[in-house]
Amino acid sequence: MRKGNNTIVTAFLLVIAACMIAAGGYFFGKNAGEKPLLEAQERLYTLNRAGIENMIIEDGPVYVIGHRSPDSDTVCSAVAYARLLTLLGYPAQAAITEPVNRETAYILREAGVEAPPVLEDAAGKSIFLVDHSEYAQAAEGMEDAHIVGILDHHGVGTVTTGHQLVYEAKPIGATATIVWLDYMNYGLEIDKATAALLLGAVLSDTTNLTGSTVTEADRQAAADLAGRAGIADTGAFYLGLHAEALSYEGMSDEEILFSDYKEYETSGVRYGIGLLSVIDEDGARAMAERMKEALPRGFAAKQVDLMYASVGIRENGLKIDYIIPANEKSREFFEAAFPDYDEFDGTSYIFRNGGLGRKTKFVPGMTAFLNAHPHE
Ligand SMILES: [Mn+2]
Repeated sequence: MRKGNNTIVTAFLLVIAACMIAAGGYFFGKNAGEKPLLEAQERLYTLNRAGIENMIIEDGPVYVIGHRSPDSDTVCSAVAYARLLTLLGYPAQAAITEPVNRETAYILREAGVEAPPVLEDAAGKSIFLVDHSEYAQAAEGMEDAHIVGILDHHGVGTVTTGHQLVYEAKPIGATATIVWLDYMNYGLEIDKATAALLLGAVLSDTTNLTGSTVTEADRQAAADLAGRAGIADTGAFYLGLHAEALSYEGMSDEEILFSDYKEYETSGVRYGIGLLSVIDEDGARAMAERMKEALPRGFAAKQVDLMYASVGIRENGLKIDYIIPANEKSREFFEAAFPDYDEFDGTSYIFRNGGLGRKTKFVPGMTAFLNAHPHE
């Protein structure tokens, strides 16, 4: 009897002990699995942060600034990256080269963020460039600025430094996506307003994730940022900002020409191209006629050798571009560099099969042509 009781008690205790060992093993096993993961992640954050700690800042603050004729990617990336640098303890401040366009104003409004101030002269200041690395596109005085970093998704431009700098470039849809990646790589929280800014920039630069430069990183950035920004319908958000971009209401023809305008320099030839978007081909032809009138005046106002306007439409997801040269010389260079146009209607060179994207086709084509035919 006594022995039997002991057996039952012993058996019972054994079961309890086994349960405790199993539970302990479970919890211990879980901790043992997670701890190294968390440690590895923290270690990566620390290492990534260490990777930029020798950024040579002369006189603070570091102005984080994008290109001239600022677009949404340039402005929103500057604001979000200045916040990132501030969170990491660097004295940073976002700036712009010129007042923001209507689309960017819409995104800033939706995010509840003020437009950054205009930096009149970059000379002598510590500068972190976003969305460009081309002096021709940079703020006034950039040749005499102290460049501490570049964050970009374009080709390598003319900016050079003798000293070390942060230089991060990726062939993806938006600079804003690189900013999003950096927040994760440095282990930083993206607040709601910053998420809305970056989302607007990604959608704008990738034409709602349909552009030819879009990657999985851009798609995941948009999904993650939409969640953080509390924007359930990104399609509606895109339509909202795109409607602002298409609305040239109250703007002069020259303001329209220069609303998304960039300059480049290759082999001593400086050329500029303004991008415009309209709804359909009737709109494109009408806008091309207006640009034909505005371009000679615009050309006279800038220090360039060649100038173009590119009027784009998107039909059934396919891009069509109307390229309008400013003068005879611009026309000759263009026709020599891009003989594969589909049609010339007397005003515009028309590219139907996917268009002539500025970053993907126009600039590479001009660069190759100008390098192969050095200007006398
Ligand atoms: Mn961009």
